[in-house]
Amino acid sequence: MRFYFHLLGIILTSLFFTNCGETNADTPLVPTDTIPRLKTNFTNAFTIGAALNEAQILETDQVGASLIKKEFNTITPENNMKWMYIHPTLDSFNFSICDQYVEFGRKNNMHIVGHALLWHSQIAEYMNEVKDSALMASYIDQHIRKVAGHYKGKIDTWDVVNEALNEDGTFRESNFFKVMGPSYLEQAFRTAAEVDPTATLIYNDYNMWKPEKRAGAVKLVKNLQEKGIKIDGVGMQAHWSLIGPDLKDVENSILAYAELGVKVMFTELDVTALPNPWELEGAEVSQNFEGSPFMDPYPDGLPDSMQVKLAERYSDIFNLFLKHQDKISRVTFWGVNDGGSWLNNWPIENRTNHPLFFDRNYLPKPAYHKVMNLNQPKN
Ligand code: 9MR
Repeated sequence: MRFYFHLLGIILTSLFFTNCGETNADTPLVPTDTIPRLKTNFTNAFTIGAALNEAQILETDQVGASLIKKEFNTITPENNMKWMYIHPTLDSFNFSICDQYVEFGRKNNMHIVGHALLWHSQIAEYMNEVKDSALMASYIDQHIRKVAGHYKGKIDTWDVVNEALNEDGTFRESNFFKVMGPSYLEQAFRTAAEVDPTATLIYNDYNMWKPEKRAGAVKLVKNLQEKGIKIDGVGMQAHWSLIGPDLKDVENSILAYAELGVKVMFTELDVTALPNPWELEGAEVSQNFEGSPFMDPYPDGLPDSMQVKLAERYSDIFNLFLKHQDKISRVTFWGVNDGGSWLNNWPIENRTNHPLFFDRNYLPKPAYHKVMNLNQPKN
């Protein structure tokens, strides 16, 4: 049975791709630009993108790479540009995969995002051992000058600082903060602006819809602006679910950030379709959910009723984005297809999640079609 599903998937995938405007001896030539794609559909509203994994960057995942080129006009590296990979020891830099990432974006005329210059997570170990503020400042300086300098004029938008705030809007007690206080963030933005003055510089975080976190982010942006330090945008990550957050809260955050005169970007959009251990009433906190069928209800595919729910949720989300398109410059999905999503392994490992627009065979889901119909170009 599985074999036939797999076979059907391959046939449908190849049909979807042969109808993409590529020449094929057996099919009539259809010019690519006559087929509506996400990037053409939303061209007047915002750029639309995806986070790329290594196989997509290197194009060993050919189907994925081909889909990315057709559907998206902005890209973000999901992991490869993070400090622990690009600058693993004080004196060594691994630019090779990221160079290919940038080349991929340039060849395909895409808006290229750098993710992320400073993040407390996925950072090289030596940074966690620094206790002296002058030394920390010099390491941050070196990192930004080397990395942003290497890509000067090539990275269009930098996530300069990622996830510096707690849920209540106060500063997270990262090692950066413990050693330097809030000045680490100011230094990061100041240095990035100096190294690459034309790049768009943003602050990026999750749960940016929460009123308390929103207040903290507004304060953070205002502080930079008052000190004359360049900040161009706020990234709202958008790792959401079918039921939350309330889009009214999201809207209030869009308005609050736009009010500061900066652009709003949705930088890591996905909508989990699986039960969340924290939303289960009466759940034993210590319970181990790994391997529990109750927590992994759709291992063989998302049933129609859930596809409809996901499509409705995405449609509500994109209606809000379209309403505020004058304030929003970019919408990026955190991944390309369901099989590659980080949500298959978080918050519980080894589940089958369905959070994106493309399924495991790279075929567009009902959510894709519903959202494409929100804003079809007029013929
Ligand atoms: O998607 C990324 C996953 O592959 C990594 O294992 C994980 C490590 O923390 O980071 C994920 O990406 C994160 C992003 O860089 C920052 N915002 C939250 C994302 C999801 O955790």
